[in-house]
Amino acid sequence: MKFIYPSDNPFLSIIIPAHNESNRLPQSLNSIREFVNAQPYSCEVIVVENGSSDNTGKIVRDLLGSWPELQLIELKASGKGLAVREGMLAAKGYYRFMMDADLSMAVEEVNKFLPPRLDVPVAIASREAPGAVRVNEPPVRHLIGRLFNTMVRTLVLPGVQDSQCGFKCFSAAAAERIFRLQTLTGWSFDVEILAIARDLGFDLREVPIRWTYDPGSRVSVLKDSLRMARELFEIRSKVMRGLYREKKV
Ligand SMILES: Nc1nc2c(ncn2[C@@H]2O[C@H](COP(=O)(O)OP(=O)(O)O)[C@@H](O)[C@H]2O)c(=O)[nH]1
Ligand SMILES: [Mg+2]
Repeated sequence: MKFIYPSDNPFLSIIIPAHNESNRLPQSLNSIREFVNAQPYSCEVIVVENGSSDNTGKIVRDLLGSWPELQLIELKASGKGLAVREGMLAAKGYYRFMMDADLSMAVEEVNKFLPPRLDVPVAIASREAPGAVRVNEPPVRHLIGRLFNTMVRTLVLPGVQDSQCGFKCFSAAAAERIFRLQTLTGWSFDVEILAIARDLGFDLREVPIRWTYDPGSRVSVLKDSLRMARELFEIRSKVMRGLYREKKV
């Protein structure tokens, strides 16, 4: 089956934020390359790196010559949110998929987010939707995640069971509008982009996935939780004041 789209843009862009990922990235890029080569559609892969102290950038640079669809963006300032925003806005695909370097969701699940199986502007991987499976997650981490989600649903995103999973797919039209309005550059950017999506009237769909906990997480519960809680209130306040809508493009 071939999808017919009216220009040379790739059908899919995969955007991978990567910070000190020299251990996890090579294997993940291998799996992604094998997967995209087997698909009937065209795909670009964009790794966005900022401030790594290991050789994450070099690993990608070394692959560029043999993989024309691979790109590397290197940024000065830090933050996963910033990396994803820059990648989403640099991407050219009709669908733009952000994907964590640890592939805690197998890349093979990508097609569940795309036509012909699904055609919505914003489809987010969910570890909570009916049919989802969580593998090896330590109970304490799960509990902290659920507490955060309770705050997210209460303050900003009623009905969204899992805003934090690192796998999310946007149509080009949705990505261009949503990511331009994003202001947060750290871990809570997921909540902000979904709040913006809702504010702009985009349909949000949670897609159940099989998710395997990877012990190499860079989120520090102690250090990052307070900031994330504070930013939730900041997002809520911006939604209430209509700030995302005022800047509507
Ligand atoms: N570019 C970039 N990527 C980051 C940064 N912080 C985290 N990431 C990436 O975000 C993704 C998710 O990080 P991870 O530590 O697996 O978090 P968790 O699975 O949510 O606990 C990985 O691909 C990280 O490399 C950052 O400051 N810059
Ligand atoms: Mg992870």
